[in-house]
Amino acid sequence: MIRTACPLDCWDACAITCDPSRPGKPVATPGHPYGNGALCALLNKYMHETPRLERPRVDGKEVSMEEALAAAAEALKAPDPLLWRGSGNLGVMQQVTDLLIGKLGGTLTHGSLCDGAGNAGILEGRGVNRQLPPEQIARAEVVVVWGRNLPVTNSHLLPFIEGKKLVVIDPVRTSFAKKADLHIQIKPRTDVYLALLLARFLTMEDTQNDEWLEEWGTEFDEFYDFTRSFRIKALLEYMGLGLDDIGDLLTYLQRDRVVFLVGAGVQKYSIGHYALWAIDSLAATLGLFGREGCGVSFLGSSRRGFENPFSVRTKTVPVATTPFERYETVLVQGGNPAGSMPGSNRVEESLKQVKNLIYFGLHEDETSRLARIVIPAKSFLEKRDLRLSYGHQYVEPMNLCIESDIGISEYEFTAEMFRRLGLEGLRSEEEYLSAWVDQCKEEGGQLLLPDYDPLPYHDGFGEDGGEEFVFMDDFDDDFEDTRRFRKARKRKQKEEEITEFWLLSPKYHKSLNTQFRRNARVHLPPSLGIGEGEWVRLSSEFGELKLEAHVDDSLRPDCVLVYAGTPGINRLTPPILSEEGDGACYQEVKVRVERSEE
Ligand SMILES: Nc1nc2c(c(=O)[nH]1)N[C@H]1C(S)=C(S)[C@@H](COP(=O)(O)OP(=O)(O)OC[C@H]3O[C@@H](n4cnc5c(=O)[nH]c(N)nc54)[C@H](O)[C@@H]3O)O[C@H]1N2
Ligand SMILES: Nc1nc2c(c(=O)[nH]1)N[C@H]1C(S)=C(S)[C@@H](COP(=O)(O)OP(=O)(O)OC[C@H]3O[C@@H](n4cnc5c(=O)[nH]c(N)nc54)[C@H](O)[C@@H]3O)O[C@H]1N2
Ligand code: SF4
Ligand SMILES: [Mo]
Repeated sequence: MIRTACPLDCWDACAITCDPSRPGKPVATPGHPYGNGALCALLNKYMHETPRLERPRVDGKEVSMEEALAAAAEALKAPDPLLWRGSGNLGVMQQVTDLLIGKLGGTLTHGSLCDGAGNAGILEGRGVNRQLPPEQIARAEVVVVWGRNLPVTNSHLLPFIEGKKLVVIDPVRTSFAKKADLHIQIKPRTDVYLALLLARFLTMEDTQNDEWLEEWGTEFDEFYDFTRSFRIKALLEYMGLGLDDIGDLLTYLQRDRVVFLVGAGVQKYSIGHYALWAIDSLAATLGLFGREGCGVSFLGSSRRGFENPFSVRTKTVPVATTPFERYETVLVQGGNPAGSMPGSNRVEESLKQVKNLIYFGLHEDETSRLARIVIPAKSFLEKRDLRLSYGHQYVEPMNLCIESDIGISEYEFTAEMFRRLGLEGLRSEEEYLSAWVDQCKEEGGQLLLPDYDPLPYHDGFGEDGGEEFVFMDDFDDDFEDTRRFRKARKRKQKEEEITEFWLLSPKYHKSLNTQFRRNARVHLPPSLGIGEGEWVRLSSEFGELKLEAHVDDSLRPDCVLVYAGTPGINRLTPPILSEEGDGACYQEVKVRVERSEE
């Protein structure tokens, strides 16, 4: 039996055991501290059934791997090649290609399509983003799931929260929200206000954690004053919530051991960093950091604490708004920018201007179809790697499970390019893998992240601990003029007259971003009066898209939903960056909805 791990971009990073005589049937590693004995259908079914890219191509013609690598090497001789890497495989060895770009004096990307804004908000308050271990989550009494859809995106955490009081804060009445003790069907993009309001009420009821604040949050009084600069009534009206909703929430928050499980949903906006900063500030009001059974969980930075053997000093451009057209050669690896980046119309135009677009991936998609050179990658079962997780502390080596003639691994590709371009200094695959593994902690044969702390922030904040929490102290937002709420009242009274809808794009259970079985419908609230199966045209200032309608009573009247990964969704989304963290802002957009011909 051979041990590996699921490479997919998922909180769970499941440990896998592979029987080489049954290569198509990997199973969950028995007895793993995070697993529940099962893998999900994404890996077992939808990935398995998705056709692989098998033959390399150059200029639309199938060629041998030798010819494709020669063409890639020739293309990489252009000045300043750009590498745009996605998150199709989360193994650390994906990053080995940075060494190539470093040697060639090329350009890499910075920022994120995913958690950039939220991560920036965490850094504001805590100075460092440490993961909350699932074992602490298991000790909580109350679990507040805030913009994360556990059954779809993070199903292996469910056993850890079984039997606890469950509060869900989500604009969609998901099947998970239906099971909660309390569901707040929040208006999108208002989590900052809700968090600040809750902190204010907790303090008005004198239920802030004075003991904790004296040690780690002495600027709390200024924060309380800041929360008071918003008008309660106007805020509630704008959010569409009543005092009873706030009262209900407070009774859960005032319990002893509370965790917040925050997801990507709250931060897909220009103000995304404020959402995490406000939620963290609320948590600090309750003294939830560094206490057993308490804390705030978000996507953690799994590479923290490692000395990264692949780090190079180069120029970078933002990953969410990359100006591809400026480069003669672009290498796209493990990503599908033409489908996954915001503002697809711009992205497509920009990619078409690239002379040598090299696509290095597993499946045919929007980007491979635009590429001049297509290089099939090896799948995770066919190469060696190491899997870290953004959701827990366990680290898994990924061993070779199957030999295959298809594709090339990222390490081999890099080695080939070094050889063909006469570059020097690449160490062996084994050396790089050891460089990562050797830095991990180990407990009873299980590898752990180097900076794993069973009780994060118990000794304070900042890189080295000892510092205080920094409370949120400002908030500027001009997207909806929310500070003054002039239009809010009118809008609420005339719900039937809504002409522009929030475009939600949460994750879909059969696809992993743009891989596997992608949905192709728009979910509409019944109040729109459009029937099941009718065709509609969605439009925003960035583009338009026609989709078949699915009537969905789990939606608020002011929202429509198109799952992330739906072909064309990002024609509607804005090519902008979050105020902090250079993150994509997929939901900073409203769309018009009209009936249309197919
Ligand atoms: N509208 C909207 N868009 C979104 C989001 C949203 O919420 N709304 N979410 C965003 C988020 S959170 C993310 S993380 C991004 C993800 O966006 P991307 O990083 O672009 O990921 P995918 O679209 O899944 O494409 C993954 C690619 O990796 C390739 N691949 C898989 N395994 C390997 C491998 O081992 N080696 C190589 N070389 N290639 C491999 C596959 O062929 C596929 O082309 O999408 C973002 N897009
Ligand atoms: N099946 C599956 N699993 C995945 C992925 C996938 O594509 N498919 N993608 C993986 C990736 S790349 C990531 S980053 C993670 C993300 O994992 P999650 O954070 O769970 O991702 P989302 O589905 O984007 O958003 C979660 C919830 O936020 C809600 N939401 C939307 N807007 C708001 C808002 O303004 N406020 C609040 N409070 N909630 C809001 C949505 O309705 C949704 O239920 O999932 C990973 N797991
Ligand atoms: S739950 Fe996530 S990590 Fe586990 S098998 Fe499924 S996709 Fe992979
Ligand atoms: Mo993501």
